[in-house]
Amino acid sequence: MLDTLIWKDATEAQRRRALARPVETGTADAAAREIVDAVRARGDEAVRAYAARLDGHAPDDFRVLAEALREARKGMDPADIEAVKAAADAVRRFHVRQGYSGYSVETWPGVMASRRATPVDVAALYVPAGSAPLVSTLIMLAVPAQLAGVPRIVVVAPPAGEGGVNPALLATAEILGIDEVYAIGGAQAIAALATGAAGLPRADKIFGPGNAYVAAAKSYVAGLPGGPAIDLPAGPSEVMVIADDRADAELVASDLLSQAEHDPSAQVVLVCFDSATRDRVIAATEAQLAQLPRAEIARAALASSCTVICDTLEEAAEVANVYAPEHLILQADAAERLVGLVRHAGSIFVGAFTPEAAGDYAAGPNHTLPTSGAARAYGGVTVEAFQKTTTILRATAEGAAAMAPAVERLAALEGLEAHATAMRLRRERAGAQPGVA
Ligand code: HSO
Ligand code: ZN
Repeated sequence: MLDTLIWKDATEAQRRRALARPVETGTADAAAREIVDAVRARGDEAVRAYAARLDGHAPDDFRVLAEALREARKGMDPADIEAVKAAADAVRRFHVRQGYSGYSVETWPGVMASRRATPVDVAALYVPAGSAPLVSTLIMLAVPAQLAGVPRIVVVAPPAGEGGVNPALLATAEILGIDEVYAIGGAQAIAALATGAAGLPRADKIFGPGNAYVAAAKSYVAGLPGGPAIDLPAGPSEVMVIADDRADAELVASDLLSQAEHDPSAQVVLVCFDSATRDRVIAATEAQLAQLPRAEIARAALASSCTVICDTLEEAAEVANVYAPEHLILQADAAERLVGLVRHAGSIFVGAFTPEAAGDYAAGPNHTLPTSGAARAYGGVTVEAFQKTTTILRATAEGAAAMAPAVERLAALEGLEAHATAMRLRRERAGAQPGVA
């Protein structure tokens, strides 16, 4: 945050460097591949060996017992149960409007073209539970999966405590009506899901954030022939805050820190319009850091973060569009104008009363969002992400005759005789002349 770039004076290379994400070392990639390849070659035994070595937990059955789920819910503070339900309800209210719709169009006289949406059979939700058990991530993934109608939703989470999973996660699964939870994390969990090993089902699509090993394993299995699909390419979480000179520095600081406390490699970028605003925000950040339990993590993240000073709103929007942040917080009088100018961001939070923290937990939109600039081409997780579409064609004799002239011409143009024949035979059966619809 101390590194400051004056946008209009900076060269292209300086801008790129200032907004660069941390470089991946590649060690996670190599380790994740080794684990996945071992599981592909040796199956259950390799899953257990890695789980024993990396998680210290390799039972005969990784599945959490139904009894443990019920107990966890019983043990949860009723106020926490209410909070989980309230958050899930808001996420449901937002996501219920999503989902592919089916439709039918008569594209030629006698040709009905339809689209039908169906859910994936098996969706796996990876829920991180390392330094913080992400109850909210389970909500954000489970609710759209359920709205999509996924028949088998399985949750995997790193083991915790007595051979189970963090009780808050188990209680949340139980509240949401999910009963298939496995106590396994890391690349070995992804490998088991990709191949259907060690009692885990083979997943059609794997969702959820995780550490560098999990992210590397997800990308690797997704690239294997017949491998599962994945939700998003994942990197460390990030936030950009655009603050004008009237922004409340204490609020801005709290937003920067709520991202920074996630991970030492989390990214935080402050965009403002003068150095006085930057200095106020830095002072407020220091004051809050002094009270923060996770100050060490936050400080590490802030060390690699920066401030960009702009002259105009258009410049600030350009910075956002170049960086394509996972989260963009607007604390400026002209926030609404900025909303219109920014094209690339995972989620935008408008005005002083809309912290990212609200969106992380209970506002409604999904918090599983594109990082590392992927917001240029991706959005966050949706109900559609748990579905796929099938198109269905139904042609009558009249329809075949209508399409035939174009189809036969194009088949000839491509030199694909069998294609031309397949269409010609239908046209002839329909009693139509060549080239005439
Ligand atoms: N900001 C995180 C999501 C999260 N925050 C979970 C708190 N819990 C990544 O977008
Ligand atoms: Zn967060």
